[in-house]
Amino acid sequence: MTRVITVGAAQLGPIARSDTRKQVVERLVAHLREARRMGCDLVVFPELALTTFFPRWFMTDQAEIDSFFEREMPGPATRSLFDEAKRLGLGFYLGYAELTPDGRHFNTAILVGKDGAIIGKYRKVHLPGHADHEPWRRFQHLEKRYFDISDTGFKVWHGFGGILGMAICNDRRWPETYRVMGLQGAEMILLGYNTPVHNAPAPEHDDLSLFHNQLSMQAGAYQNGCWVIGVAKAGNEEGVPMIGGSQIIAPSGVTVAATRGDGDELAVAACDLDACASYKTTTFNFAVHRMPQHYGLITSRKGAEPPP
Ligand code: CDV
Repeated sequence: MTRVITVGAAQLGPIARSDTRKQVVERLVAHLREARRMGCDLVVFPELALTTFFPRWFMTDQAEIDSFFEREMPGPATRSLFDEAKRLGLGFYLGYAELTPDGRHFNTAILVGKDGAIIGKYRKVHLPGHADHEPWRRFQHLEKRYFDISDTGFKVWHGFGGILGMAICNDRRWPETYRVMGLQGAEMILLGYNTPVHNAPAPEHDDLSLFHNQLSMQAGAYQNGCWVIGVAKAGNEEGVPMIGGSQIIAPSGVTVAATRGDGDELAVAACDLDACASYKTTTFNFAVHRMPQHYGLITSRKGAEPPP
């Protein structure tokens, strides 16, 4: 049996603060239809794909904050997305802001099967930015204020004939993200992101934004012998330029398909999961070559501590 998943990296251009869920879902559905035409099995949407990237604003009115969150999935605004994906026989990854019945707020992604059922849910582990208003910045990045830290950790799921995992945006910069899923046999890692070009605490990195995006994801793919699908919400969103650079990366670490612009755009590749084996059974045969007895600091220590 062939284990090829044809994946569509469904990059979105900017979403305005005034855009309705209905308008956004229409754009997602347009992506689904194009993906179907291109023979896709699975469509990957960005992080927080239903609204503008609201952590760029400091807000104190909880009702206003909660207006960016989904209380159910699918809900009234997203039902048509699920229905159309099922009708077209497509699975998808969707990032959204999740408000749980007990009042917790997560930056969440779900993996939905071709039958419209949710296969897995992931809540973001690495929340970047800050919790308090920092007016010196050109724009805020208040993920630490608006979201709770993950209670799911990094899991993987059987689906689409393989083993798939999920991550969200800042997670992609951390090798631990990929390795924890690699240790569960991940053959494909899906991740969406919203990455401003401008990095307020380190503006000297701005010119390297696209390079760091690609560097992190290619390293994660190669070092774990898995496919990585990274998908941006890009373009000038409410005056904040965001990187594109959505791409499909093979277990070799080579990017095999990528978007070219910073608007709504689909990049497609046929991803052979059996291509993982040549890495997972040789250079990165974990069972043979890893030395976990020497990796204890990875989990026992959080910050760097130089010797006395
Ligand atoms: N949404 C994100 O997690 N964005 C971060 C920014 C703040 C650096 C990222 O790692 O891309």
